[in-house]
Amino acid sequence: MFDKVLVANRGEIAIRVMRTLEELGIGTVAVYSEPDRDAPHVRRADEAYLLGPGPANQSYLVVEKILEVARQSGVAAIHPGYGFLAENAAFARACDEAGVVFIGPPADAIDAMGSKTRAREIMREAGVPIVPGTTDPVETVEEAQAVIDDSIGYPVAIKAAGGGGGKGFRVAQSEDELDKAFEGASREGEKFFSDPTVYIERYLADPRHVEVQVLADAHGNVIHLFERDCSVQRRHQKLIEESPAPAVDPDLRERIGKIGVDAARAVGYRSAGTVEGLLQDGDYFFLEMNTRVQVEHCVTEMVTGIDIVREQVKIAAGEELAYRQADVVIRGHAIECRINVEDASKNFAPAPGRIGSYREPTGPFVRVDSGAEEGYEVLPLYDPLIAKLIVWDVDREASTRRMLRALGEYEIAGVKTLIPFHRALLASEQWARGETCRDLVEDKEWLAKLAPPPPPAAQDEEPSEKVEREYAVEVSGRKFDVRVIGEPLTPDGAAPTAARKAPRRERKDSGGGGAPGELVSPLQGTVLRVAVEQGTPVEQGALICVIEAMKMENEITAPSGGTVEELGVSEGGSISTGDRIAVIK
Ligand code: MV4
Repeated sequence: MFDKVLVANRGEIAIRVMRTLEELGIGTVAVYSEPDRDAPHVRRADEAYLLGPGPANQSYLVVEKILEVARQSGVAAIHPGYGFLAENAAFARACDEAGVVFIGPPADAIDAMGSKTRAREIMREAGVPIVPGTTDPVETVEEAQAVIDDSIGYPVAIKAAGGGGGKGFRVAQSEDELDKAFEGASREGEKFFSDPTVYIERYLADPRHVEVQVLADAHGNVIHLFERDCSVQRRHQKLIEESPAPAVDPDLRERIGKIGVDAARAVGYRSAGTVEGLLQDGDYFFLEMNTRVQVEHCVTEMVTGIDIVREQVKIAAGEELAYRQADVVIRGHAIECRINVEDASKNFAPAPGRIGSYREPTGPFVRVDSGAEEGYEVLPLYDPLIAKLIVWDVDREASTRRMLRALGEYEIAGVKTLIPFHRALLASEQWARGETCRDLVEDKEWLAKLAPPPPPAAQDEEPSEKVEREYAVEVSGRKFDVRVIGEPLTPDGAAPTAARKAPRRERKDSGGGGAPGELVSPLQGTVLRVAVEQGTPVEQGALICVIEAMKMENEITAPSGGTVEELGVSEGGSISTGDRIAVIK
């Protein structure tokens, strides 16, 4: 087994990985960017090394710097977590060449699955069902039109070959939408993956997202750990995941488990991986394979009792899988809620800021994987996911109740999080019926009702010391001697709470800090689109502009109705947190 492992990540997943490393008696090495100097993942590690400035392309994504730290610290292996370099085949190869074990799949398997068209081709040859459509890239709109007329039929999904997770994904309901969808998917593929190639699939109307967790060792053993359902998504970002999937019965479970194993074998897979697919009317289709540990791996850990990260580390060290397929049993039901610092009532706008008081839920069968704490500053530079809340119970209904209880215990002051969204969604009839909840997640009116009460300002005041005073009071003529324990009176004798209601430091956030009617940017990024002009009348919730940040398109909407009196943005311009977008009166 390795003596020491570098964790090339930050936040909750870095801590998650370190926990397992500690249990295995392996030393931990953290890396960090300048603004993460005092982050929890850094303090937790045995050793920590600075990578560079905050932006990931100057820190967490710089291969040479990470390999330099690996040499300096003398680690035997690197765990990449998810995101950042986790699915970068060049990084996996660079690790091999530097003589450091990459805790993940072979670089060739990452490459094979990175190209979605190649992955579809490999799967078709391996007898894995794929969504009907093309496996060869489609070069032009005319060619697309021809294959659709020939074989697929409308509606269609146009997807970027370099894409995945919904990046570069467009839908054309009919022929007149084809041009725009084709262009959009191609443009996004070029922008994010330097590859404008697209392919075409039949568009399924309301499928479920069902994925299979697999484990493969270096000795030819491949097993699956059953499925997860991740149908509750918003713009391809998963929000809630569960295992087992409510729409999967034992027969289907066995069938899709075998599909997962076949898919992994077809690319010579090793390590933990996830085969994603769509389930509709009992048909299961391969979508893509994620060649990393996923955010939602925890629900599978809860229902199988297998530590997936521990298996990754053992497999990378050359050990044989300790489980055969028949050893793996699924028990009870687990649910995960992603705790993102986002405001669901404002189109899931990012809501970075400093966390005030912070208290995690606990009690039976509750797990919190978190990278945050009291006083932690959530930076707009990185992923908005700060923690995950996972619960287990005997079945879906009990698990839902337990999750609602745990969400109620979760206290995060100072920033807006998805907690109110999760509480509302898990209490809905749609969730109870096991539906995909797409109607709710896309319902602006329903979402607007989730506006959380303004969070108390973070640590603006020192709590004052309590004092005791004795009084005599009369109640209906009878005298009582009472002792009052509370805050001291102010020098002028005023009641303490009134004195403390002093105006608070204004916080710039999407909740409307600044001048009346002023809409300020909650994030730093590039203005992709401006939907209004000066003088445009807008209703509450109307789209004002789209800001791209962290490769995500964020819709900025009007906090209240009125007329756009001033406009501070233009298309293509850059924008910083707190900058004026518009004044709406
Ligand atoms: C699809 C689809 C319908 N037809 N592909 C791809 C990435 C993943 N995040 C969602 N993806 C979808 N791919 C075809 N051919 C619909 C979705 C989809 C979806 C699927 C299941 C549950 C929720 C979803 C929400 C949005 C899109």
